[in-house]
Amino acid sequence: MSHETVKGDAFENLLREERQFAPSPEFAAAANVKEGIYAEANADRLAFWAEQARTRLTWSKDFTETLDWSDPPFAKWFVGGEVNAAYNALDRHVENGLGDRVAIYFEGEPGDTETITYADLTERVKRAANAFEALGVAKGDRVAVYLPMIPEAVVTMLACARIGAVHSVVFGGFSSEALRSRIDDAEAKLVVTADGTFRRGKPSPLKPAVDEALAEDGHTVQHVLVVRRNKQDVAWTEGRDLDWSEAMASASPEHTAVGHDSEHPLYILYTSGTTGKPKGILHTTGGYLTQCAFTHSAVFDLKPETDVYWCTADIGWVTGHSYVTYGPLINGATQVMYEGTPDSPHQGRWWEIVEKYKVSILYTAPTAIRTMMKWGSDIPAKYDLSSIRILGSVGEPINPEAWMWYREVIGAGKAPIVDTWWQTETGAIMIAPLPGVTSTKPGSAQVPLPGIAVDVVDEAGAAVPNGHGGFLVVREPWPSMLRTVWGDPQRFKDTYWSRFEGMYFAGDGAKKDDDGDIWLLGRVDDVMNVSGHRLSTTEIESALVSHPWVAEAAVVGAADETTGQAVVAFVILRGEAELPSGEGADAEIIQTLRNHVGHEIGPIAKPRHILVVPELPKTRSGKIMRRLLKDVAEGRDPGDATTLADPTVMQKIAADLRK
Ligand code: 6R9
Repeated sequence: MSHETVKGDAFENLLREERQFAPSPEFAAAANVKEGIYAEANADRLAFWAEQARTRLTWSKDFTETLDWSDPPFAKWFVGGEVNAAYNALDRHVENGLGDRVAIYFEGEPGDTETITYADLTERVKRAANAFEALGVAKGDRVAVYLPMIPEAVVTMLACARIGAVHSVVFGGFSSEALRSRIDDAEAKLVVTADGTFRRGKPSPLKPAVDEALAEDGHTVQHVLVVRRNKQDVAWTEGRDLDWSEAMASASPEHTAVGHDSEHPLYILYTSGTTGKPKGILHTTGGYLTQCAFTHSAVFDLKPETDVYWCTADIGWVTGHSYVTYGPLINGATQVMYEGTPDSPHQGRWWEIVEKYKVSILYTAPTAIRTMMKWGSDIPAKYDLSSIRILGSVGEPINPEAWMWYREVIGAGKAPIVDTWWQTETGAIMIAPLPGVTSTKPGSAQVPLPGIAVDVVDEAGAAVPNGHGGFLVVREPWPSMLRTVWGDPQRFKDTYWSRFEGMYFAGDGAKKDDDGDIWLLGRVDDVMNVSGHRLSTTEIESALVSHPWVAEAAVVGAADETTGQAVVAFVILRGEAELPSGEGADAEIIQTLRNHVGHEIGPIAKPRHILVVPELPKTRSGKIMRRLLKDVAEGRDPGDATTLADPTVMQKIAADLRK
């Protein structure tokens, strides 16, 4: 584990950031949560969460115990309670007379639109629930979801939740290989996909990847349900493949939701860890929904009657689960869902959408903000963004420049920015300012939410004093915490609960400033963060060495102005490999290897640069010194290499790169 991130000079500069922005008195007065909430939660943490669970959700059976922590780190929240996620997100709003409220304004990439009310969405989910059951999907079965950002993604997730099936959403940018390994790990019975989507004005396929994933026997999939989105011709396996519209048309629009146990599995979501194999993070029902609903209301100050909320995250990531599907719908929000990229057909597309739907709460990632900043302030300036009143950030640390730009250019210098720290594993937001309470600081996620026990500790697990850095931990179980790693409870314990006794180790470095506010400093393990997406160095290394030309590979995340980090790979080629030769051979090798990574994992994992090197720097115990490679990748002099087994390696690499 490297600690350099904890001490970096860049962060010393960061911590000199002294600007602070207090909420306006009007904003503070009208805010959903007030200062007193911290004291209330501190007085009795479990009572606080029990109250949130009971007021934010409708339980079909009340729980008898708030937390069972008798077998740590395996937590049970709201024990004995029964609750249905889909009922809470849909039916109860309709029963409360809100059926005509818009749930989703869908904006397709080609410009087609759809306005879906809570009544419409409820009916669609009921039909889908019946259709899934008709295909033999029962409570506890797993359903793989490989869909673009279209309403059917939300419908599918909620239909699964309704019948107690466990969804496993696989990001549409992942390859067929990645999809297959996730299908196999979860033993999915059904795959829900689409013919494809649209990207920059052109159809972009999805179903062929499903076909490729299922080409080899030995999988558990019985049916593939296909949404016709881009209407391109796709291969069809009779008996296995079914048309979504036909299945929905023949399904009944009536379906009664029954409560599921509070600890019933809701979904699995795979995320990159420090080893090659992605981890299936398991979330369950009652606690997860409670924290999603609470945080979505408190952190974004949601006023469901008047706000138009837009979270730009794809459904394939945890942000899309908690803050597109579950949090907003449970809270009865009206939200925008957009299928495409921010620059198609022009770089003002997002701001056009904000203007069109009068978006008042925007939740996005620093990488997007930096990209927009690069495109220029004159682009958003062309649109009326006056509806915006809250801005959210998630996925990676936001640098103060981007934060200020976001506030000034998008938020007209007055919308509070909530920088939200959390993870796939935490399920919901853990650290964030409360917009009506906290004086925000550009670049800091600042304070743990009420009822959340986050701390920064040193190597020995002792809390660091203000002004010092260390490792981010969570000291007490929280409602939306992951319950285990699917099929691998030992890995759950080893990865998160073994580094510090009795504490959850997040894998992030952090620092407390003089006020005790928390500044996130990036990962301290071998996980990279590229455009807010988690990628494992090991996973990409395994993909590279699976190519017959590659003998060895080392991957590092190099600092990048726009994407946070960029993937840089160092490879040693096999002496005996039949490599391309002649003019253009080097470029061909590199292109082939980049494509190979794209094929094995997905386009987002393709290295920005691949450097062919004669050797890799290793310690005497055989560990690759990624720190030195990072120096090279970031254009610095690697300096001291004396701990290497062969101290001349770095010179050889440098000489090779100069060639
Ligand atoms: C929600 C999500 C989790 C990792 C996390 C951290 C980084 C997320 C952040 C942030 C600084 C923030 N991260 N939010 N770093 N400030 N506001 O992104 O989940 O994809 O699992 O990534 O992302 O390094 O450990 P996930």
